[in-house]
Amino acid sequence: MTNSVSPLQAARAAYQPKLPKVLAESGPNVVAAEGAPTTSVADNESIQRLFPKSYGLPVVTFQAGVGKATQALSVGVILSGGQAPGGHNVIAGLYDGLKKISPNSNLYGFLGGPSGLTENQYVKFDDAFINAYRNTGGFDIIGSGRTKLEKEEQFATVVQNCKALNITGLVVIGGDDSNTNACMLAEYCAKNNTGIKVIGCPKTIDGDLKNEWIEASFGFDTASKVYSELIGNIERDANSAKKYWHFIKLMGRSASHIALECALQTHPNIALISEEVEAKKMTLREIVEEIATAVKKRADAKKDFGIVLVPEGLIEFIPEMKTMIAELNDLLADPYFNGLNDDDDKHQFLNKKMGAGSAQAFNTLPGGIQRQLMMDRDPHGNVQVSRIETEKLLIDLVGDLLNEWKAKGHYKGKFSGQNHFFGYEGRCAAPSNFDADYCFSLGYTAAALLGAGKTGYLSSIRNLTKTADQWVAGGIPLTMMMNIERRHGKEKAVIKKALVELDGKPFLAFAEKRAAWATEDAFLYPGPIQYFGPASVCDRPTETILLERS
Ligand code: FBP
Repeated sequence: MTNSVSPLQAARAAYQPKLPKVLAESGPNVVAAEGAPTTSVADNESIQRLFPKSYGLPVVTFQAGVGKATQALSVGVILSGGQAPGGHNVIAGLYDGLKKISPNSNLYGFLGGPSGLTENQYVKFDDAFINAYRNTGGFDIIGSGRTKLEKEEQFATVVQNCKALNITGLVVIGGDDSNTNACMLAEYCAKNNTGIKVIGCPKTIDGDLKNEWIEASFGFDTASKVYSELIGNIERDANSAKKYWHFIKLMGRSASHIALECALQTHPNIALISEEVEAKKMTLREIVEEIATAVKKRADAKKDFGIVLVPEGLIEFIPEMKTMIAELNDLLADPYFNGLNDDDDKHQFLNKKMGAGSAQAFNTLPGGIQRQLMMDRDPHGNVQVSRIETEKLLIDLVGDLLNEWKAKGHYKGKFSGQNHFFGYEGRCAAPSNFDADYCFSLGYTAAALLGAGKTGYLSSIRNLTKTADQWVAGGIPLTMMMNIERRHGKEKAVIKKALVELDGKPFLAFAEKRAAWATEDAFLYPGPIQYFGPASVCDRPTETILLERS
């Protein structure tokens, strides 16, 4: 294999990620101080019934001193779900932590996500292997996947495959769905006395795996900075050419954290926040009117250009669409629907089975969007919102409404829309210093948790707005974050997603400024991520975490 790397990659390979002081000074064999027993965020009784072995575990905080990790450990790791910058550093941190516990420790990487565990596809890491991936973006070290591990037979196969390699610890690097599965696996392993411990690491660019204890999911920092750089570039182009309205859809399957963070970094004219749309019960028509009104106001001031940020998950938060999609999700799981090949037959079936309101909402959408909504769900039952072209839908509807207004003499401007979708551009970017340090620390902490004999925990690094030496490492029980939600037409125990809070500081900071941003040209151009240079530029975390935690 030729090993060609770019000059930046070569320089970046030498970067030594920073660790919390307790781990940097004492290594991973530290004292695991335990707090009081915990409860789940909601539905306590149901969660306790489903997870009798893992429910109520205490929060763990690592403190200086000597812990009980004395023996070499054999551990398996998977990357699960969508790519997020920093995944390679989680594995590097885990590897270094395990080798520090004992040079005879082994780390196995299961290939292609959770399916690697059931299909027994793995590699064994060594120094050269790991060194080639330090501080790089991507998940290509072992690949990722979205296979859902939730059945007892799957768990039994996982245990069998792990036992064959003497693996006693598994680390699942994933988002809310993958860590829900990690919790189920931990429970299964404990219930069946397998001796296998399971630890999760909070990954997702979407930023929605967070709570009081998990301050951020990794990848959010880098991805939102990449998108913000691109948005800033487009703002500058718009402000130069003065002839286009750019509608930019931003990843984030459900929560609008990325759209909000990018808005705070770039000051666009309009940023839609799905959670607000839902809270205000806005219809699609009202959203379109709101955008068109802003376009008209700017046109009145001779500004026929602007920037609109659209969160990827918007459509599911518009109440009429949300109800329709929920009904659609159940109907798409119907074997009869799945037996139909013809689009017209599918349509007829849906129209017959959907409630009147949902059928009406569905039929107001253009055929292309209807087809996108009928596409397969992901293995976790989610609509694949990255494939729904909401940004184009909005351009069309805003254009139509402005034409109506023009005909009535209410609007005299020129509206020309350009659509963009930023998602895949940021998911494998070279991790920012923040993500490089955070991820390495998460992996190292996962090794420390396994060394301390813990299972059913999410690796946690807190105090993230401070310098890395002041970060606090530990573990948060996975059951603590769980509640019951409806998925695939059934009630399920899942980790609760963190949506944008409308009374939270990031949203309030945005809400205070947005009226001015709509009319003025207050664009901010953040520029590309910097890896070398002053800490004030290179190590600055996101605006979201600064506002939430400072
Ligand atoms: P995770 O929740 O698995 O981290 O993935 C997030 C995400 O990037 C979403 O923002 C996006 O909607 C989705 O993955 C895209 O999925 P895919 O990679 O399957 O196209």
